[in-house]
Amino acid sequence: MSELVRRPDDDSNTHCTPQQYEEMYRRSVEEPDAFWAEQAQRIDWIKMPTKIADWSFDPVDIKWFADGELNICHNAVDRHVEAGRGGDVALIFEPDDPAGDVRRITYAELQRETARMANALKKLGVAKGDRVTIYMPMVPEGAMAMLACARIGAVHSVIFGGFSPEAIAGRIEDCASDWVVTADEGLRGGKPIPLKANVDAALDKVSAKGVLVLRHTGGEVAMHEGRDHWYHEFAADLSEECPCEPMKAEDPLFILYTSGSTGKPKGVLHTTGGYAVWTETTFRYVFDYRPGEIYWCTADIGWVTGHSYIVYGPLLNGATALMFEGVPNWPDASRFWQVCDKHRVNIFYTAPTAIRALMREGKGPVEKHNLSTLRLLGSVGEPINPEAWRWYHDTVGGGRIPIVDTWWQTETGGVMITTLPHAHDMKPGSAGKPFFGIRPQLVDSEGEVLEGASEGNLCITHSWPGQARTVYGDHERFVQTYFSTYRGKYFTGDGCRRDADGYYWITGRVDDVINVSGHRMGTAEVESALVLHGKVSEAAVVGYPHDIKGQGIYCYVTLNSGIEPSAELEDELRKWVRKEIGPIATPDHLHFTPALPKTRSGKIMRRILRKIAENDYGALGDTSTLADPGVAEDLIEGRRNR
Ligand code: 6R9
Repeated sequence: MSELVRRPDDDSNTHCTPQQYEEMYRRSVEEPDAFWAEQAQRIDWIKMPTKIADWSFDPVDIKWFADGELNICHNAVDRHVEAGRGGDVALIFEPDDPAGDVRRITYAELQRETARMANALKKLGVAKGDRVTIYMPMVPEGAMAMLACARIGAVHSVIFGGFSPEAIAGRIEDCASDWVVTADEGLRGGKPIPLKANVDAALDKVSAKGVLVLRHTGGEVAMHEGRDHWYHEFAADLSEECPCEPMKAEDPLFILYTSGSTGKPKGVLHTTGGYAVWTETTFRYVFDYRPGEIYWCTADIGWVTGHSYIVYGPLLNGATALMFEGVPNWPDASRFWQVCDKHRVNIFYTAPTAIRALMREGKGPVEKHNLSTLRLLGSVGEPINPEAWRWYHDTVGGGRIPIVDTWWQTETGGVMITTLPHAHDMKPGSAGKPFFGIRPQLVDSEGEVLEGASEGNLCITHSWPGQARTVYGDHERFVQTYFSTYRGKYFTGDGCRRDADGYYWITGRVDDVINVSGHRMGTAEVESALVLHGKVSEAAVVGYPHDIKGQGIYCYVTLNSGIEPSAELEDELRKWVRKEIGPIATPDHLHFTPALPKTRSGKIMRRILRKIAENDYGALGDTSTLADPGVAEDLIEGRRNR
């Protein structure tokens, strides 16, 4: 039996009571056009849309608000200034160093700085529709760069600062991006991250016409004559006014690369109108945001959570969002709580992996700080185990405030399944109920629809405004990846259980994607990186349960003949993967083996590899199809000795 945690008693301020949820959800699925036309009223349209939903999942063609025109930067910034709220704080910047300078950027300042940056992009030669790569630390200029692109109709492609030069080069090439916005260095936990040097290394492989460099740490960097420009010099004389380009609702807004079960990362494409309505609406209801509140999402702008719930969702709502450059455990394990206390944070949104890591440190670091302003907690990125949920609720939330466990994906643009803080009771470990307009469906492996309490693969049967429209440059891959497993349905790649109360419990990925500290990693990507190494013959990568990270990366590696396994080689391969992909892909285990378990037709039996990595030898299942059953025994022996 799962536990039920009661929602806070009546709150007259809430955007959504239980009755309102029922009524709005019903309307959102029965009359989607009327419902979404109404939600879209909170956006300033240059041309009000008359068409609302216009989509098909077979063939795949998704449009929302298609004849509308708007500019999302105007909506996120300018209109708040025009409404007399220019003095309200849009972004609070808390630097890596607790003793460093806090910045408070008002909406008026954000408008001026974003316009200036937009003019800088124009001066570089960026035009509407061009792709701009953003590789920035967690500083306000990162958000400004995104908004500046949106302002002039350029398409941003943000790359997380933890990715390697190789990964940057691949992404720049994939979307043919001629421009890069970066900084000299980032700072995390007191350590510099060589952002500009990484861009330089990437641009040894692919070309770019121009690079804007923000001076952030003052660290030394090389500047390439004619290509690289210091932002403060290049933009010094530029105007703080720049008109917002009118965009069609279906014009591209951004590309964000994400890992899948096969091949290289996909450039998921989001468009303007639907994404604006979706992030505005989900932020408003999920976080139940009230004017004047301080909202903090600890994600990085390099991930979708940063796009939707640091930049677009909060700013579209005129909220005050905190941007934190640092890490949870530096200078010590109380950093998050110290920041909550210092800035009187009301809404705090983080990932289970951070909660688990901080939970290990006990109550002490939390109790050192006054967290009485907190009103709502959120979780995102992976399933939260009930134990971590409890700790978050009781120790961080003092047992008095709700948690929203928000299930969603890069491809969904915003939150899909969650409880709403004043509309639903919570069940620790369950994401909860579908958001407005979302129609989840569970299907078995044959595609049979499962009704009532059941467990299966999670699909969504009807489009929603924030849905990704395609994979950049490869619509066929979009169709194949998401709509071909179950024809006519969007397949999420997640397994899920629905209980008798209609609550959804995400059980994790059912494909070859693993979730490491809330970051998606394709096992195929790590395998490709390993086999690029001259000494590696073959590699098979699987996830295994990890106390802090959720899942760890377990690599089985066979070496070329004549090469002997060694601790040095292990170290070398670890560094190699970090170089090829980035630190987030660092293998936890490298298991050298003379052979991989294969079927007679040569297919690697991943099921067996997963079980062995999980230390679950009793349940290997049928090994009779193995070409050489001895391989599995050797692997078990090897695992036991680790
Ligand atoms: C927003 C984001 C998506 C995958 C998704 C699922 C997992 C995210 C979750 C969750 C259980 C939650 N996931 N939130 N699983 N409960 N609240 O994380 O996007 O990086 O694309 O990852 O993350 O497996 O399919 P993304």
